[in-house]
Amino acid sequence: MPSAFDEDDFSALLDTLDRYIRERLMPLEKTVEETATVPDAILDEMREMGLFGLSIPQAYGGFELDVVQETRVQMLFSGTSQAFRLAFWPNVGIGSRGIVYGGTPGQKQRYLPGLASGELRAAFCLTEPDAGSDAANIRTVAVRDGDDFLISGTKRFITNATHADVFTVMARSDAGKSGADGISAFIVEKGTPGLTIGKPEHKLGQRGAPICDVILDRVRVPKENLIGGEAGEGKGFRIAMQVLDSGRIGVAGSAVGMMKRIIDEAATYALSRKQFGQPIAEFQLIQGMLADSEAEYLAGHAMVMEAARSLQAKRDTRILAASAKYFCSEALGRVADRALQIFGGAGYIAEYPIERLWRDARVLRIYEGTSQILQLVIARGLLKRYA
Ligand code: COS
Repeated sequence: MPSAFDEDDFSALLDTLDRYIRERLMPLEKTVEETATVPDAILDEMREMGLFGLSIPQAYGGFELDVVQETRVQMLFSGTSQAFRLAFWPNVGIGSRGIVYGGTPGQKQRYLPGLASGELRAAFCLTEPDAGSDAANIRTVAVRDGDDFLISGTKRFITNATHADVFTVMARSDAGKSGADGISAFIVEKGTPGLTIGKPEHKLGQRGAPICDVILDRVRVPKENLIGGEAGEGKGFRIAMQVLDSGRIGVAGSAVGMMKRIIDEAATYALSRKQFGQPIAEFQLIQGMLADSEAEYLAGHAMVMEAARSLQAKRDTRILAASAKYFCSEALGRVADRALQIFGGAGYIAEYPIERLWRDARVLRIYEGTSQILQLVIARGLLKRYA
């Protein structure tokens, strides 16, 4: 499917974003880290640039980038603090995708324009205290009450819940069915009685991108808010998994963008830092670490682009998406660790960016599917081919 955005327009967009990241966002990284907040002025600029609607169809006011273009933006934006990207990316990715993939025309009309402009912000609520990797085992229930559903349960570690106006909530709507089949996806609006947002967690990294609990106590939503309408009943788990396939390519793209930034920092430092009378970049053991990092970055880049092209072509991308996220997030961990080693003692203190980048990198091996769950997805798919 051709993109709605031609290559010239897209290159111009990438150039603008590149300049914006370098000139406006990178100088604010320390402030965001210290205050754990993305300034409102930045959010307004992001709205003005159309960032909240990068993936949303043009018919609803978005840019409608294709998957490959979106992945390239994801890589670019991951060259700065994740907090900046995560301020708008839930609208682009997991927070809007359920409605884009499975929503009725009415649902799309009601929510997508606001999500595209950034007037509304989105959150995706799958994880629970007792259902993380075992996502089909969620306990949140949606009980029919006339023309409404009453939703009760607790969602955990929900990115941007503190700012969200629109929540995609997975809940068991058929108590008679266990596992994936009884789960439906609902749109819940901020301010609905019974919906409470917990306090933001104190985290190892990615400060400024808040995560917290979302507690639902008999939250009444009309049946019109069941994603896909009546036909969507029982399809929530599959919608969530589809959303996660594209989300995993996005996380892989983020890992690639972070690797690039970390290599920039490490190579620049190695050229300027002198020991034994010469730049440490001249020592082959340092070169070995840089070379391993560059090779892993290039491999990750190729892999994530292949996964993005496959999803774009509407092929079954489960194994590629899981493989890209697994490889790139693990490679990122190694790249960040080598960079910290190259910085030596300076890498361990907060004055240099590596300390933060190393902490920010860690969660990519966990969110949107742990490495171990992804190994399972890859192995299951692979064995099915040979069975
Ligand atoms: N796209 C579409 N449908 C999918 C799918 C995908 N990527 N993955 C699974 N499904 C479908 C399956 O085809 C199956 O449907 P059928 O019975 O009609 O064939 C159904 O969903 C159930 O799938 P499966 O049997 O594989 O479910 P499991 O409970 O065994 O769990 C794992 C699958 C473990 C892979 C899944 O729960 C998972 O990805 N867990 C991690 C969740 C996660 O990433 N959490 C992070 C937080 S979200 S930000």
